[in-house]
Formats: sequence, C-alpha cells, structure tokens
Amino acid sequence: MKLLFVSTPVGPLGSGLGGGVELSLYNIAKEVMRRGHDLQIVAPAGSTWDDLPIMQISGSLQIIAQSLERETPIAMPSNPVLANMWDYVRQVESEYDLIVNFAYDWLPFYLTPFLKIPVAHFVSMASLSDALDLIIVQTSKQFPGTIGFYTSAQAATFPELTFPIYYLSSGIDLSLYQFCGKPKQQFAWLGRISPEKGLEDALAVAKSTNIPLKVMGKIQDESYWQKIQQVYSNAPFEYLGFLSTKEMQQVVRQCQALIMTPRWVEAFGNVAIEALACGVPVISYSRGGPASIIKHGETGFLVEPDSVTGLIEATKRLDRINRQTCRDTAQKVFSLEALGERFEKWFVDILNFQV
Ligand code: HBI
Repeated sequence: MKLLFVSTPVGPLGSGLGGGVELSLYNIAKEVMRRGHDLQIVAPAGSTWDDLPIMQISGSLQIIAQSLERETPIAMPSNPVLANMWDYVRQVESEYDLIVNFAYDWLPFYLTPFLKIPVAHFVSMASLSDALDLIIVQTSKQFPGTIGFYTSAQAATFPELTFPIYYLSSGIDLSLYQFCGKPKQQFAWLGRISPEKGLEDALAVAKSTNIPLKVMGKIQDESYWQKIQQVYSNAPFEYLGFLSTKEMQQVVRQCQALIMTPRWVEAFGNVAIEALACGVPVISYSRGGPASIIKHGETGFLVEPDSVTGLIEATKRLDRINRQTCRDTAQKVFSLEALGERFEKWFVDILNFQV
C-alpha cells in the first residue's frame, strides 16, 4: 500500500511536544516500511527522526487540545500548520492508497468527505471537546471503520460511535529497551510536564517515601512546572529533561517502579510499556489506558484514581512483582510486530470496504 501519514500539528515530530502520539507514529511508520509498504510522512517544519521520509510543512503550531474547555470553539492560529499540512495532502493525495491522520483536531475530520482517497483517523486522546466528539461521531457514521483508538476505555469516553471501531493498542521496538533485574532505590516519572499528567502526585510520593524520583519529559507548561517545584521543593527529585529513548531507558531500567499519575482518562500510556520492557513494574491510577495495560499484582499495581496514599502503599508491595514477568509481558503483548499486524489489518479493511 502507498500510505500518507499526517502527523500532529502541536509540534515537530521528535520534539516531544506531541507526546505519546509521536512515538506511536514513529513505531507504526518503521513497522509498515519493514513490511514493504511505501510511506510518506507529513509533519511540521523541524521534524526529523532517524531516516523517516518526512515532508516538512511550515506554519504556526496548533494549540494543544487539552488546554481548552469542552465548549471552546474551533480555532486555528493564522497561517496554521494544520491547514497547510492538509493542503499538501490535497495536492498529492492521488499518489496514495490511504491517508492516515494522527492529529487530534477538527479539520482533518471535516476535510475527509472533500478528499478522494480514504482517510484512517487514529484518535490519540480520550474525549476532550464537544466539537471534536461531534465530528468524530459524524465521521464514524459516514465512513464506518475509519476511526481507530488506542483502547476501548478511551473510546468509551466518546458518545456512541458507529461500529466497527478499531482498538489498536500500542507497541514498541523491544530491542531498544534493556532488562534490569537489580534496580537502585529510585522511582521514575515519564511524560509531558503538563497539568493533566499529575506530576505533583509523584513528587508527593517521593516526599513521603523519601525515595528519589527521576523525572523525564518535555516541559509543556512552564508556569505549572515552576509552581509544583515550589510546593515540593523539599521532595527528593531530579529533572533529567526530554531524553532520547536510548538515554531514557538507561535511567528507567534502574528504577524500582514507574509512577503514573494521569489526571484524565489517559488514552494509552506508552511510557507504561516502555517501563515494562525494561522489567520495571508500573504503579498507576486505575483509569483509562494504564488500567488495560497493567495486570494488578503481576506487572504493577492499579490504585484508586487520584489517591496518593494508594500510590504510596503500592510502593511498599513492589517485592511481590517479578521483574522478568514485566519484560515478558511487553515482549508478548506490546511488540512492534503485533502493532504492525493490527494497523495493517485496519488499513486493509478500510481499502476493502471502500471498493
Ligand atoms: N492537541 N490540538 C491538538 N492536536 C493534537 O494532535 C494533539 C493535541 N494535544 C496532545 C497531543 N496531540 C498528543 O500529545 C497526544 O495525543 C498524545
């Protein structure tokens, strides 16, 4: 198949501003190319990631959807990179069999009926806005089978969608993550530093247990970051920046656990499978994606949402977890091959349905 992937407009691919969907797009791209499909990626200027074939488009980055209210009207900055990317799609679409949208934005859904080539929409977050809910439901009705999610927990946050709905889960290149059986006494926290990710709860765990927390990820909301550092100034933590996968896993693998503190319904939680791949158990709120990834008591612990006490209690039971089981689970369920299988089937189903 000749595939055209259109990336998120919130930041250049590889910058970390696009959070988990960047890693997903990268992994799916590598996997479809390995399977012999032709691929072109369209992404904002400044996007570079290994040898991926990227058409870089200039323009103003899109506001992140999670910073808006549910009823905020659809908005785009002047000279929007989102519109510029989709104008490029309009110009070249006839060279492709399928367009795949990775943006969590209204425009690509609205443009779908205007395009000649089918569009597969990979929805990367749970329901956040009325306008997007509406157009996603409309698109699923007009083009059944073209809407894909990470998990059913994420899809369930939307109003009723027309079947078939595709749950693609996620996957990583396990060869990039090395198992570690003997961790240091430290915890890890990974993710965009933004209110919905609840980093302050992990800092509270570090403060209460006095076990150092290694924080990694892109600072997306500077004022939020300044504020929580003040509140938890005496918690033992170290901010290591936004690291490459290689550098990040070098730190995570030596941790006793990854602490996940999503304030919202996390669509998936790529960081959870990255930790499991290193043999690191995951302690998370039992809500959204992590609840479908972690096997409670086997590969980590699921605690009552937003309960810091629950997180702290779970850290005391980590010796019950076999770190090899964490790695084995990642190998079995979250491999790149399994991911490629699911996406390829989704794409073929759409093309078969179209004819
Ligand atoms: N916001 N407007 C908008 N568009 C996106 O594609 C987007 C976003 N916020 C976050 C985001 N994508 C990704 O970081 C998550 O889907 C993982």
